[in-house]
Amino acid sequence: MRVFTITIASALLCAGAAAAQSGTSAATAASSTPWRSIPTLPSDIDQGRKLLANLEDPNAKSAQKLCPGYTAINLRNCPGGLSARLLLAGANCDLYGTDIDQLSLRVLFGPKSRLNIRILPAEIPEGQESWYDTKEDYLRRTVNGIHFNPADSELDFQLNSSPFEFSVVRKSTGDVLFSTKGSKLVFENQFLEFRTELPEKYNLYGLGEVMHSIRLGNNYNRTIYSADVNDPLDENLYGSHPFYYEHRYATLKDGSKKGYAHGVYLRNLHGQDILLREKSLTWRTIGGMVDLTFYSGPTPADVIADYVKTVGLPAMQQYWTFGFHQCRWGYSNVSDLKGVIETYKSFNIPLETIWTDIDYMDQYRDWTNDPVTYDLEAFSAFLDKLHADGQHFVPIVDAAIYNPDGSLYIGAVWPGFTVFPDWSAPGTQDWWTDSFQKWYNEVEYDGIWLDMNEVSSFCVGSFTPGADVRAVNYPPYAIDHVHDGHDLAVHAVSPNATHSDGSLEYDMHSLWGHLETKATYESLLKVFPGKRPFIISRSSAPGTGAWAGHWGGDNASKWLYMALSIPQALSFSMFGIPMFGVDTCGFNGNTSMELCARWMQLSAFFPFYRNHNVLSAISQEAYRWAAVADASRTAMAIRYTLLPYMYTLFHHAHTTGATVMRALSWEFPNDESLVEVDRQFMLGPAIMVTPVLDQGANYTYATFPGGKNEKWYDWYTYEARSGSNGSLANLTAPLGHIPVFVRGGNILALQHPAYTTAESRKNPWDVLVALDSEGDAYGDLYLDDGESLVQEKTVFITLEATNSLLNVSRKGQWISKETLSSVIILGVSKKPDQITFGKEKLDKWNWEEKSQVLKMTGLELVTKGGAWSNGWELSWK
Ligand SMILES: *[C@@H]1O[C@H](CO)[C@@H](O)[C@H](O)[C@H]1NC(C)=O
Ligand SMILES: *[C@@H]1O[C@H](CO)[C@@H](O)[C@H](O)[C@H]1NC(C)=O
Ligand SMILES: *[C@@H]1O[C@H](CO)[C@@H](O)[C@H](O)[C@H]1NC(C)=O
Ligand SMILES: *[C@@H]1O[C@H](CO)[C@@H](O)[C@H](O)[C@H]1NC(C)=O
Ligand SMILES: *[C@@H]1O[C@H](CO)[C@@H](O)[C@H](O)[C@H]1NC(C)=O
Ligand SMILES: *[C@@H]1O[C@H](CO)[C@@H](O)[C@H](O)[C@H]1NC(C)=O
Ligand SMILES: *[C@@H]1O[C@H](CO)[C@@H](O)[C@H](O)[C@H]1NC(C)=O
Ligand SMILES: *[C@@H]1O[C@H](CO)[C@@H](O)[C@H](O)[C@H]1NC(C)=O
Ligand SMILES: CC(=O)N[C@H]1CO[C@H](CO)[C@@H](O)[C@@H]1O
Repeated sequence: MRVFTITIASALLCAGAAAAQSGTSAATAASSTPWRSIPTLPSDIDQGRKLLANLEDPNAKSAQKLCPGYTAINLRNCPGGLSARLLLAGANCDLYGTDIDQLSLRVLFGPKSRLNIRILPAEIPEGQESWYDTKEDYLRRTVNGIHFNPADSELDFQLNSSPFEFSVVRKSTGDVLFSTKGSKLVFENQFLEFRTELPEKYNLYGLGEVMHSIRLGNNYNRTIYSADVNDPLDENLYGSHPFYYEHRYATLKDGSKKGYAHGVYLRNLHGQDILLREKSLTWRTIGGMVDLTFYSGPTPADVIADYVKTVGLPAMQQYWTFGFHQCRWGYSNVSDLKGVIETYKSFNIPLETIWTDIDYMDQYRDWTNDPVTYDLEAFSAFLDKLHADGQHFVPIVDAAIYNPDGSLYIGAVWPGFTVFPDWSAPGTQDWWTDSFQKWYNEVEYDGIWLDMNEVSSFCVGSFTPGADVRAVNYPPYAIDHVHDGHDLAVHAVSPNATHSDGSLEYDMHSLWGHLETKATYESLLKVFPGKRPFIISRSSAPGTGAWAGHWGGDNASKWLYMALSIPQALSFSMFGIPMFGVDTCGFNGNTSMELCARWMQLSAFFPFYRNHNVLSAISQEAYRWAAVADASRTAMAIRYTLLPYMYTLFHHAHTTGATVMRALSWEFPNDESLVEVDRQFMLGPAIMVTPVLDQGANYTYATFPGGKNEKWYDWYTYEARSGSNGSLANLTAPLGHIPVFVRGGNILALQHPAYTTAESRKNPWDVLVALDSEGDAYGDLYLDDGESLVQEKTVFITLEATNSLLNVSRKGQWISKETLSSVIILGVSKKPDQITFGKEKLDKWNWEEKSQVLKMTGLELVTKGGAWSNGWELSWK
C-alpha cells in the first residue's frame, strides 16, 4: 500500500480571525463582510496544485480507462442473500488514492421491495473503519434481512464474475434497473467509481441538495457535499442526499402506458460527483464504501415511502408550526418585534410565530441576549404577552460556539474565534442540552432554528492534528465543489480535524448538521418534556426529517427562485423532510410588491410557511403593500381552513412515509406527459396548486391530469372541469388570486379559519365532498392534542361517499367538541328528493342545477356534541 504524505501549507490566517485578533470587534468584521460570503484566500493557496475540479479538467485521467476492475471469487449463498470476494484484476492504477486489493461483497434482500449491496475492503486496518463505513448511529442502515428468502423479492441480483459486473432486475417485467455491465468498479482509499447503464431519455429525480428543475437532465453533473453558499443554481448546497428515483413508462398491449419507478440510495456521505450522461450514470465519491439500496416501487410514491422508512420517518410536528411565521435579519430590538406583531394584528393578517435572526445575540454568541437591545427582563415580558396571545417565538442558533480561550479547534464565524461541538465526544450531548435548558430559563423559546451547520467557518481554521495517510485537504480527486480551488477546508471546518471517536472530519463533513439536529432534538425533549420538538435546520442528510424540517436557504428575491421553490420542496418530499418552505418574498436583495404578493400566496400551500429576508434589504412583511396584504389574507384563509388536512397529511407522513407536497407525476404515475411538471404541485391527494410564477402575468397555464373521466373542481367557484389529458389550460389569475383545484374523489374536513391556529382549532367544521365521475369520494382526518410526542388519545375519522350516501366513522378516543356547520357536495347531477342526517330529515339545503353543488347548512343542531364525536351518515336521494 502506498502512503500519501500530507504536504499542506502551514496554518493560514483568515480575514475574520485576523480582524478579531487585532481588536476589531467581531460585529464590525461581520457586518462589513457580505452575509455568508466566501472569504478571499491568499492567491498562492493553490500554488502547485490542481485548481480545476476533475470534471472540468480536460486532462483528468479516466479511471475507467486506467484501472483494472475486479474479479469475483468464492461466490456463495448466505442467509438473506449472497457474498463473494472481489480481487483486483490487474496492476494497481492508484489513480486517485490507493487501490484496495481485496474487497468483500455482501448482498442482502428483504423486505421484498428492497435489495442492499455492500462492498468494502476485505480487511480494514485498525483505526480505518470510519474511512469506509459510517456508524449506524450516524446514518441508519437500510436492510437487516437475514431471515428473508431472496426468492420472495421483487428484485433480482445478477453477477458476472470476470470481470466483476452486477445488475439489478425487476422480476415482474425483466427490466434491468441498474447494470454495471461494460464498466469497472474502482475502489481506492480516496476514490470510488461505478457506472450503470440507463435507458434513453431516462427520467431521474433527487440527488440533492441542488437548485434545479425537478427532472435532472440526460447530460448533467451533480455534486453532493454540504456547503454554506447562497443558493446558486446547479451547485452543491447545504444538505447531502445521495438518493434518486427513476421513472420509466412501459407501453402495454392496448397502447396505453404504465409507469414503473425504482429508487437507488448510496449510503455514503463523502463528497461526490454524479455524472448523468445520455445513457449512463457514473457515481464517484472521494471515500467510503459502496452501500447501495434499491427500492422496487413500482410507483414513485411507493419508492419514496420505502426509502423514507429506511432512513427515518419524518417527525410529527406540533399543530401551531403550520401557522404563518415572520422573520427577518434586522429586528434590532424588542420594540421592533412588538411593532411587527401589532401591525400584523392591525392589518388582520394571521401571525403565528415571530423569529429572530442573529440580532438578538450578545456579540453573535449562542444562548445569549444583547443586554441592551434584547434585555432579558423586557424580553421575558414580551414573550409572556406573546404566549398569552397564542403566538410563538423561534430564535436562530448558530453552529459555531464562541471560544474565549482559543484552546480548541478554531474557526471564524459571526462571534470571531469559535469552536465546533464534536458530536462524537461523550460529554457533548449533555453540554448541549444543558445550554438549551439554561437558556430556556431566561428565554422561553418555542422551537429552534439551526443555521450555519454545513458546518461553516469563514476562515480556514486550525485543528487537532490527526494521524492519517490520506491527502484529506486536497484529495487526489477534486469534486466539482461550489467553493472553487480544490481545498476542502475552504469555508468549512478543515477536513483534517479529528473527532473524539478518532474519525476525521473528511469522512464526517456532511453529517455535522444532521448530528447537530439530532442532538438538538434530544435537548428539546428535555426542555419540553413530552412535546414534539420543533426544529428547522439548514444542513441535512438522509434521516434528518425524523427530527426537523428544512428551509430553502439563502435564496434571492427573484421570480426564478420562487419558481424553483417548487422543485426544491418536491425534492425534500423525496428526501423525507416534508416540513419544508423557503424564505417567502426572497432572502437576498429587495423584493417587489408583485413578487411578494405572488410568493405569499404560493408559500401558503407549503408545509413550512415563513417570510424572511436579509439585513440590507427593504422590509417585506405581508402588510407593507396593500396588494400583498390582500393576497396574504386570501391565501392564509385557505391555508388555515386546510390546517386539519395538512395535519392529517403529516400524520400519514410520520406513520407511513407518504409525502405531503407531491409532484403531479407521483399522483398520476402512468401519465408520461407529467415527467417535467414542476410549476404545479399537489398538496396531498386532493389539492392541486397552479401559481403564477412570471412577472407581469395575470394568467397561468395548467395541465389537468387524468383524462376525460377525471374531475377537478375550482376551490373558489366549485366549477368542475375534466382532465385535459396533456394539453394546457389558460387560467385567469390576476394579482391576489392563486388557482387551486380539488381533485374529484376526495373529501376534505375543513375548519373555519381564525387569527391563530389555536383559535382555528376551536372553530366549527365544514365538509367538502368532491365526487368523482362515478359519484364516489374518500377522505380522512386525524386529530390529537396537537403537541404531545406520545398521545394518550387520538382519533382517526374516515369519510366515504358512495351511492349518494356519506358515511363518517371514527376510531379512537380523542374528542373534539366543535360542531359541524355545513356539508357541501360537488358533482351532484340531480336534485335530491330528500336529505337525511342519520334519522333526521334536513330542511336547510340548496341544490343548484348549473353548478351541480348541493349545500346543507345548520348542521350545528344535529352535531351538538361535536362534528366527530360519533360516526354519522348523510344521504341525499
Ligand atoms: C490541517 O489543515 C490545515 C489547513 O486547513 C493546515 O493548516 C494544517 O497544517 C493541517 N494539519 C495537518 C496535521 O496536516
Ligand atoms: C459535465 O462534466 C463534463 C466532464 O465530464 C464536462 O465536459 C461538461 O461540460 C459538464 N457539464 C456541465 C453541464 O457542466
Ligand atoms: C429599535 O430599533 C429601531 C430600528 O430598527 C429604532 O428605530 C428604535 O428606536 C429602537 N427602539 C428602541 C426602544 O431601542
Ligand atoms: C434595496 O432598496 C434600498 C432602499 O430603496 C436601497 O437602498 C438598496 O440599494 C436596495 N438594494 C438592492 C440590492 O437593490
Ligand atoms: C389521452 O389522449 C390520448 C390520445 O390523445 C389517449 O390515447 C389516452 O388514453 C388519453 N388518456 C387519458 C387518461 O384519457
Ligand atoms: C392566456 O390568457 C391571457 C389573458 O388572460 C392572454 O394574454 C394569453 O395570450 C393567453 N395565452 C394563450 C396561449 O392563449
Ligand atoms: C391582465 O393584464 C392585462 C394587461 O396588463 C390587462 O389588459 C387585463 O385586463 C388583465 N386581466 C385581468 C383579468 O386582470
Ligand atoms: C359506514 O362505515 C363503517 C366503517 O367502515 C361500516 O362499518 C358501515 O357499514 C358503513 N355504513 C354504511 C351504511 O355503509
Ligand atoms: C441565479 C442567481 O440569481 N443566483 C444568485 C443567488 O444569490 C447569490 C447571492 O445573492 C448570487 O450570488 C447568485 O448569483
